[in-house]
Amino acid sequence: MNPVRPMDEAPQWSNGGCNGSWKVYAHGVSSDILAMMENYRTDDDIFALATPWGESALAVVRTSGPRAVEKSCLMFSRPGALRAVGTAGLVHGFLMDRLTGEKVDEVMASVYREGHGYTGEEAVEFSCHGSLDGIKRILRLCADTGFRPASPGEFTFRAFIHGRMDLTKAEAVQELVSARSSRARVMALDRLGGALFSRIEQFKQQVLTILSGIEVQLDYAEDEIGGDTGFPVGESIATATALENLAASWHAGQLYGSGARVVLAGATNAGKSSLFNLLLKDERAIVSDIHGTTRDYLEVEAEIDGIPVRLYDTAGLRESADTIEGEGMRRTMHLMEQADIIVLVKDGSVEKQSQEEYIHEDDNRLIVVHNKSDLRSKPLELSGLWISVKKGEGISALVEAIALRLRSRVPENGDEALVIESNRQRDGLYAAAQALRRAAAMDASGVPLDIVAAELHAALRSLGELTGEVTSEDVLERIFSGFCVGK
Ligand SMILES: Nc1nc2c(ncn2[C@@H]2O[C@H](COP(=O)(O)OP(=O)(O)OP(=O)(O)O)[C@@H](O)[C@H]2O)c(=O)[nH]1
Ligand SMILES: [Mg+2]
Repeated sequence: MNPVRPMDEAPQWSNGGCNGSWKVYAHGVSSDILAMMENYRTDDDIFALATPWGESALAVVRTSGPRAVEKSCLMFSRPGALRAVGTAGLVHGFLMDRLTGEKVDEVMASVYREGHGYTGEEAVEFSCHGSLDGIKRILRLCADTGFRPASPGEFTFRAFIHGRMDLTKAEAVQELVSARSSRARVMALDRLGGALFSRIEQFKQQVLTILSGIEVQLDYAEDEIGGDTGFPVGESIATATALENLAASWHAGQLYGSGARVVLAGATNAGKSSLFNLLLKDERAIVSDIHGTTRDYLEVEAEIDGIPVRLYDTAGLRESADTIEGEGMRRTMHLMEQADIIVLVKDGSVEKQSQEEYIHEDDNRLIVVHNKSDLRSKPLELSGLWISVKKGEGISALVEAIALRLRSRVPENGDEALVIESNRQRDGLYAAAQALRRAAAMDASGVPLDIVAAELHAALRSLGELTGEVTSEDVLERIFSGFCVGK
């Protein structure tokens, strides 16, 4: 297979003829990766349905590999037009069953020559009609033509090994696909565009500058070196702080990416289900004036002020001998334990309520609301928000309070504008920061410079692992959705 052109400055690296004829261009992909991928071949052609399995107007079947165009020609009504595409282009035609001569579907084929598509390999993507039977036939046609079904994550994996993207971008692909809010999508797009990669490269440069200053001192006698000597403590600590700030952005990434659990809980008949419906602008939950109407919880995906939330309506809390109601309350308690925010709904029209024994009012996840303010001419002097679901009063203040409480849990991260979402990235950034702080502490206690330098190498390694310059089988498996490299 002829290698593709990777990112401009990336070094070319080949496998020296090991297993098949594939080459890896990477940001220094090490021979360790090659060794662990000894069973992985890139000289075969893969295919997969790129859109969800289900009826739709259109679907996309994707192929990739060194002979993707040639193989596609075998099942396409206009092979000449496919072959004639230069770097990339669209060709209209029919997918054909060669054995029967039957037309399988009318399609648009997007052709990418080597180095011009997502994986960096030759690729053909067929936009076809989204009937389940049609899709099945096209997938069978691909298999019969000699394509191999791709594993989940395999297209992105190939893009990585061909130097089309580093690991931060590969992770961003998944984060973008699963983004649950527009903010998470924009953040993932930023990372996919290379913002995180560049930031990590910047950090690497900073560590390298510190390291090269030390290595000069190790190589030459003090009187041979002009200028400053010693360990640059200030620079190391500043770089460690910047790394920690970026790592801390993970909390914001989690909030906008994975979202939060908001549980509506409280006594029976307080108006939880009514509030649930109002927040959703949908009559999802049954509302009635009978105590104990909601027996089991309901959950829905919603967005509160740009934050994706899973909102729960729960069974009301009260003394009850009813077994089913008891089970409903047990579930409510369980949800409350796992909640990020508990909105404790009280019936503001009654003085004494029964849920107090179930809820610790000093729980910092709690937002107390007194509902049915319309039934009181003058609200009682009680802490908490007063709302009327019936009249829609106080609801925007409640939504603001939920959003504010969720945001207040995100720690400050200096003036860092980038946001990360992956645990792996967070841990790698912290590991690099800790190595820098250890180096500074060692220098302060008179540890020889060569040992201090080892910590800087450790910081560089942690940063290299983030982009995939140095990596392990475990990391690759995790990032590429369980796609087993070399197995
Ligand atoms: N006046 C008034 N009535 C309300 C208000 N909110 C809810 N209600 C009424 O209170 C009763 C109970 O409402 P629900 O939403 O079913 O209460 P719940 O907390 O879900 O009750 P359970 O499911 O039994 O735990 C219904 O008759 C609602 O119409 C309000 O703001 N003002
Ligand atoms: Mg209810």
